[in-house]
Amino acid sequence: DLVNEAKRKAAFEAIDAQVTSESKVIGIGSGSTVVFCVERLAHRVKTENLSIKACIPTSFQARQLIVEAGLPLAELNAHPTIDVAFDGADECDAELNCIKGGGACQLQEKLVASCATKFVIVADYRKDSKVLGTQWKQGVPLEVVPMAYVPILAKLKALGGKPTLRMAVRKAGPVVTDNGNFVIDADFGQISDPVALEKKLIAIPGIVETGLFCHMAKYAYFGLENGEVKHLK
Ligand code: DER
Repeated sequence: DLVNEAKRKAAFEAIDAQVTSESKVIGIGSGSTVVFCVERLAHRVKTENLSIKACIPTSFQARQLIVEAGLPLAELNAHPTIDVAFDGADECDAELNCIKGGGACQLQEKLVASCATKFVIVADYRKDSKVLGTQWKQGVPLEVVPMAYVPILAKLKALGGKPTLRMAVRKAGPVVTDNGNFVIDADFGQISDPVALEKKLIAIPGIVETGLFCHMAKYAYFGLENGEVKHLK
């Protein structure tokens, strides 16, 4: 279908353009688009004899993708400098600021992105936006310490947000992240100044990571409905 084809095109073009013979340590994001990145990377390793030294995961899902593709799984503490990291996004504005965390993986994703020399977003056309909050209506994902989610909900309301605790579908109770925390999705409507909002959110005790990735992505590849790929930097 159109969306999946757009994801695949964006991922393949990003891997082909951004992974060179010099790329040794690769960051692997989470979600459905990055699955195509791993597929393309494994293909290139096999056919071009690339010498990838380490693939750094951003979730249990990413670890599975790396292992199942036969790529070299490694830890961030063993490779604190990442040559290039690939990840999806829920929405990306004109300055490449992103809302991430739709898959509740934003804590490890932001750690890997922050250690990458080049952080590359791969997404389908639905994520290509002018202003954050205009396409993605499910709120800013926030990873929070379970013992404090009630006071945090109150503080987010006081900031003008509409926060909800993310409940699991195939498990009773709240979603629990790979780090053992909860996720609150806080709707702030249109976000014209994501940097200012991120500063306010991360200052709330108990919020361990926000899904606002400001001034982090160097490149973004969007698969378009017409089969083309638009890239921004
Ligand atoms: O959770 C995340 O930040 C993921 O990157 C996710 O939002 C992207 O998901 P998708 O590639 O399945 O659209």
